[in-house]
Amino acid sequence: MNYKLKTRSEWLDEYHQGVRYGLQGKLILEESSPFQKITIYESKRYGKALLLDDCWMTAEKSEKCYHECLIHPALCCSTQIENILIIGGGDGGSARECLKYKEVKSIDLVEIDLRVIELSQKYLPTIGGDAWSDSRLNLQIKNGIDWVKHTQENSYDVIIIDGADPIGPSKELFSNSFLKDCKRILKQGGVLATQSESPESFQKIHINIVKVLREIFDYADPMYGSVSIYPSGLWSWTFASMEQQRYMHPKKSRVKEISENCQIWSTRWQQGAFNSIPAFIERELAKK
Ligand code: SPD
Repeated sequence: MNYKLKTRSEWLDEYHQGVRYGLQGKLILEESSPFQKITIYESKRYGKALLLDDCWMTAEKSEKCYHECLIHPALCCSTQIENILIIGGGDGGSARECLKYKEVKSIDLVEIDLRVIELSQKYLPTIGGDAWSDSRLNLQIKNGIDWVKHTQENSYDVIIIDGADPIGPSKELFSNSFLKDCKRILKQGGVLATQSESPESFQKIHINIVKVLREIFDYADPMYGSVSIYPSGLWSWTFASMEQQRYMHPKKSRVKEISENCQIWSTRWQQGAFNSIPAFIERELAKK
């Protein structure tokens, strides 16, 4: 066979449970903020990418399959979408997707690490796009846990939790007390959306967050899709609401407003993604 062994120096890998998830390319920058290690990498396949604490967060040419899936089931379905809270999301991708809707009047984006925003704006400007200059976006460089603790009840129509994996500064975003605070500050007809890790490579964490949300809210359901740069490639987002599964019923006018502008998300895709729950996860979730 005619092949050449690649030197490891051309690759950057995330290591997870004895598996490497790597991209070929070159290192642009590596620094430590007060909160975490931040890396910017230029990959051949997916363009410039951001890593936090050596884990892939986002990349220019693959971010839509994460951000569209986190945002549109919540924004298309919530009763109202005037006031949005995003916890994390310092690369700007979640804000960009929310701002596609004219009904959105204001977004509080609460990111703990200013350097994530600064480096994303400098090296990954297409991810935030016009969101950074949109007057509806209100950046708060603060701890998201404290933010929700000190916010009045019924303040937001939609809450988006766009954090990293539950190590480092994002750990608390998976906790019972934080999610209870989220429910308190979410309006009754609202939807909460959170990234909920991989059912394959973060099985326990995934099951746990769905169960915790089901204890706190009347309804919570995971939805599955593919994010090729994350461990296992199989990823999940979980949505929660009161009184009914609000995230299951996209409003026609909003679908019309955004669907031409989406690469992955559509009402058909969403329906399939909620239905593609792996059988073993469904069984685990059914256990008390
Ligand atoms: N394993 C990676 C999980 C990261 C989820 N958040 C990504 C942030 C993109 N805005």
